[in-house]
Amino acid sequence: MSRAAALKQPAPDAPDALAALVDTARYPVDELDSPAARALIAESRARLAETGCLVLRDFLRPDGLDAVAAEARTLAPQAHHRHTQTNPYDCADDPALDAGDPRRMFMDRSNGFVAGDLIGPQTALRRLYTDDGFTRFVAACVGAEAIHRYADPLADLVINVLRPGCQHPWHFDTTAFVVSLLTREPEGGGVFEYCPGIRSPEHENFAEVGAVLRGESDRPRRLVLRPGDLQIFFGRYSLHRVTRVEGKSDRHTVIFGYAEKPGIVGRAERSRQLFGRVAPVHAAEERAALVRADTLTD
Ligand SMILES: O=C(O)CCC(=O)C(=O)O
Ligand SMILES: [Fe+2]
Repeated sequence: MSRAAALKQPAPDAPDALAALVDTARYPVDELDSPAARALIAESRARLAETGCLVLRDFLRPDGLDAVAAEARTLAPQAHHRHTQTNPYDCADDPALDAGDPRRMFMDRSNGFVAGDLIGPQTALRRLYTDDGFTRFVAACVGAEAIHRYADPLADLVINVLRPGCQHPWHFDTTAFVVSLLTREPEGGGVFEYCPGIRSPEHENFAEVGAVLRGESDRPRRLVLRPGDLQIFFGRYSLHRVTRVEGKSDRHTVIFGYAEKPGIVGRAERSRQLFGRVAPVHAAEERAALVRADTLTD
């Protein structure tokens, strides 16, 4: 029996589901009140406060990584791929702006996503995502009282697939933080680069952002991620990208989705862009919006 097959033994709600996947000796996420876990959380928060980027190397046990990487590889052919031209803000061109303004600089974006409803309840990936201890650990690292897994059946847990020749160009995230796990590294390229705190709520810093896009800034930091590394990244103020994938193999990243409130579902339009389809909950939301498209009191 392969190591990946051996991992299928614990039931999804088994108390040791987390310990079967995560290197809990190094990362005691199953005992958050222990002194070791408190120290890990304090260190993680300090790192995030300093650079907005936290990497927990070899977060998964070798057999845990084998299991999730195999699942991602099996599902990757079902990714929905989309190729667009985008600026860092994902907004429309504005010819009134100066030609050097980053809002006028469009880059090739070629990204694929496997939707969460294809990642079944028995998979190691979903066992990790639905583990309350893991969710509490992420909340503690980002300094939130509580966070909630997305209620969106497609966008809750996704696999990002970058095929050879594809890239995720310079951008800011629309959410405060992203939690991701690299499960397959490409032969070349596919490197995560970021510019910590290049903008703030008070200052867009378009000049510096433009310089980064033109390759004229020494701000970008390169982060070499290895399969099994868990990353927590604050992408709202830090410009970042994944460089073009080179060679013959894909780059696979699992993205764990969280919100500040329970019951959060993404917009139907966004779901179509990412996955090429919507779930019944999105269709219901669209119908409700149509019904409400009047000026009457609710
Ligand atoms: O795949 C990565 O490492 C980063 C992805 C990213 O920036 C995003 O999903 O917004
Ligand atoms: Fe991002």
